[in-house]
Amino acid sequence: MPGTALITGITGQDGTYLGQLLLSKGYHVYGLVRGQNNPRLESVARLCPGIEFIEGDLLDHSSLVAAFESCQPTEVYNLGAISFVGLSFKQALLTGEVTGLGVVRMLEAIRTVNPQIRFYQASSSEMFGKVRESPQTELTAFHPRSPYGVAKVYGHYITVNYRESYDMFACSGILFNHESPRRGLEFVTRKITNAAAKIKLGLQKQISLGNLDSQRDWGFAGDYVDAMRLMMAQDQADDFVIATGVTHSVREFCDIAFAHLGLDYRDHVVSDDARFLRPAEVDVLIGDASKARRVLGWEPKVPFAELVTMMVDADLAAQQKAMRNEAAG
Ligand code: NAP
Ligand code: G4F
Repeated sequence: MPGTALITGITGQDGTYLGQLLLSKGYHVYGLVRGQNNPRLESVARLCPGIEFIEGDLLDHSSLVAAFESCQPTEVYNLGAISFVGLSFKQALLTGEVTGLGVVRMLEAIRTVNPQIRFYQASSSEMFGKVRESPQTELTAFHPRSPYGVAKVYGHYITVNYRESYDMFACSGILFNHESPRRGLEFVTRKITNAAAKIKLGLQKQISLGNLDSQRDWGFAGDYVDAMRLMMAQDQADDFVIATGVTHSVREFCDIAFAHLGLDYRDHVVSDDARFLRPAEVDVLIGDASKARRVLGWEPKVPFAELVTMMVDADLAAQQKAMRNEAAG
């Protein structure tokens, strides 16, 4: 029987996919929103009709307690974070506060208001960092390579700790990279598809990137939020790797994105731009989601090339619409 879900990070990529999914299943859905006038609210309301917004910030414990007391959720999905690895190197303390300590603020608020609330933590493959084995499973040791990855390790283990200490239903999805047309422009996939569309339309000539050789296990965000819901519907809380099991380089991503528009990425991509290189890099990630397949019955549906072309097509359509609107005055 669907209950009441509260989602932090509702204005992010995963927030709207999860909100849409839970609304379609009959949940009453609240999105936690920070700030006085969040500019992304309008598009969330359009994508998730019926959603209700509630104020709160992962930096402010009492705002979380007030939010939970007010909407009395049965399930809480903690997707809120400083999620951009590049920014985490520049704002390491803030990342620790939001992405790391924000998790314990959530867990403490749940313990105070109602320890029966089910909790989902958005853990990350970035925790594997300098990988100890390939593919990575739930048992692979962590070696994070960024302040973001370190903060996520804290969030992951504090979730495990509250499960073990207080018998709370607290689970973590260790999600590998997942993308969509709603991905932020700061992430490499969307940066590439957006630039490829603009280059095709003559709006820009080239794009500067960092390391083209790093490899990621990229899936579709719409598939990945379904895994979150399935984890929360289990009898017992547990942790699951969610991944496609296939890895590709940034270079391959560029190749497919530009080729889809009849372009050769080598004519347009400038690589090794120092602005986009990281002090420490995660070279290659590849996940083994066999536990999720076996226990949750989950599997990814959108393959890599389809994901890339879906994003390129969406960016091309958005740019063409913007050009038409501009021409119409
Ligand atoms: P995203 O698009 O960057 O969204 C991040 C969200 O966090 C935004 O809604 C943002 O809201 C919110 N937020 C930031 N600071 C906050 C604060 N102080 N209090 C409350 N909310 C705050 O991230 P995403 O791609 O949807 O990812 C969702 C979660 O999964 C994140 O925790 C991310 O670290 C994790 N994850 C993502 C991936 C992936 O490949 N996408 C993989 C593994 C794990 P504002 O509008 O207020 O800025
Ligand atoms: O798109 P990215 O910034 O994603 P990254 O660092 O893998 O992190 C994402 O996935 C994690 C899961 O593993 C999430 F937890 C995290 O929240 C986020 O969603 O970079 C991907 C790769 C990196 O190796 C980066 O060095 O692309 C490389 N890259 C090369 N040029 C670039 C660029 N990344 C960005 N953002 N911008 C570039 O110009």
